[in-house]
Amino acid sequence: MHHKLLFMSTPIGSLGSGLGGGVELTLSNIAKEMLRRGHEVKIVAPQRSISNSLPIKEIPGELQIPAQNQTRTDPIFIPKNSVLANMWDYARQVQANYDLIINFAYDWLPLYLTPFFNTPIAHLISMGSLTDTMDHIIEQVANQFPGTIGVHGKTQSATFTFADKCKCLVNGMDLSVYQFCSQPGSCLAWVGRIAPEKGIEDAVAAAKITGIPLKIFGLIQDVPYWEKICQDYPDAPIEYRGFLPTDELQQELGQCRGLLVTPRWIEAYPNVALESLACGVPLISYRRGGLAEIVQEGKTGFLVEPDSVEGLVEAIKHLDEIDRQACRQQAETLYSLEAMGDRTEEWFQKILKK
Ligand code: HBI
Repeated sequence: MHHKLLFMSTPIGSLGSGLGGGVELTLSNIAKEMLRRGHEVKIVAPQRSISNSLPIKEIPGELQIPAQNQTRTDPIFIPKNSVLANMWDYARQVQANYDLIINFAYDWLPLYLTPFFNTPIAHLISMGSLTDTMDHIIEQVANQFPGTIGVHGKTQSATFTFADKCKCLVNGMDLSVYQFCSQPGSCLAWVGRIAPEKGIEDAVAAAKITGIPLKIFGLIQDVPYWEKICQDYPDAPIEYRGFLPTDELQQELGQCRGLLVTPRWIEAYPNVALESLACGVPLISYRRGGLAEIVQEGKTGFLVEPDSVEGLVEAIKHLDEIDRQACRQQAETLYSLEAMGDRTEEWFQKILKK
């Protein structure tokens, strides 16, 4: 049974800008896999999105502010000429051409609009509980349209009072893009948007203490934050490698002995962790959010007391105990496009059956 699917991207950045973080990769991966399975897919995203052969409808308008920068009680901010509002006005106009709309935005408007649409809408909620308005509107849709709220992991859904109403999709990616590397160099790695919620200063501190060089990959989203870290740790053995396209990232990441993951907040299911495992690179991560479900303690990495730099330093000493093949194996078993495609397609079918 083939379906016509309309994918609504995140309004905080155009696809390929890196501003959308992991959800950009998640959307592209699911779109690629649904196309491979014979479904029709159209992606709606802010203008200047990079399509790399995916069918994209670009929408103009002002970007939405990132939800993680808001307080729990902030009201919803909708800018004049909001790209989010323009995207959903487009969806309203074309909805009759589609069997299912899949919303990838962590925003109030798409959830509020759900009952106004004739075409069913599946919401892939990409983060844990952040604001009261989002919690409230997600719960409302979860109650009114059972089974339409998808999340990535258990620790993420556990941040909501309605965890039992969330469908766990885990995550996945195109493993063929990631080469397994069995013989790494001497460096450690850190990958992600360079912003306060990502806690990169702890990884830099661990590099300074251990003297092991740290390669840093990702978009410098918060420049003052990054500059302060460089001032605070002038002699830390770090090298900023930039925001690399996936192919170059995996090439360099694979050469690393381990990936340090230092989230300050509940990361739902960080793609970087899956990418690292796919390259055979063990994870050293705070026991927080999706990482707590991803890391197989002592087998594919180590979980560390949150915010403990000493814990990172201690775990780094044990990196050589990890069999890098086991990391790749975990990715192939759980995070292949095939495995994610099965989970996602089953979610879509269930919604369409109703
Ligand atoms: N903030 N308002 C808003 N909308 C999003 O879709 C959004 C966000 N912050 C982060 C984000 N999406 C993604 O980077 C994560 O969900 C992965």
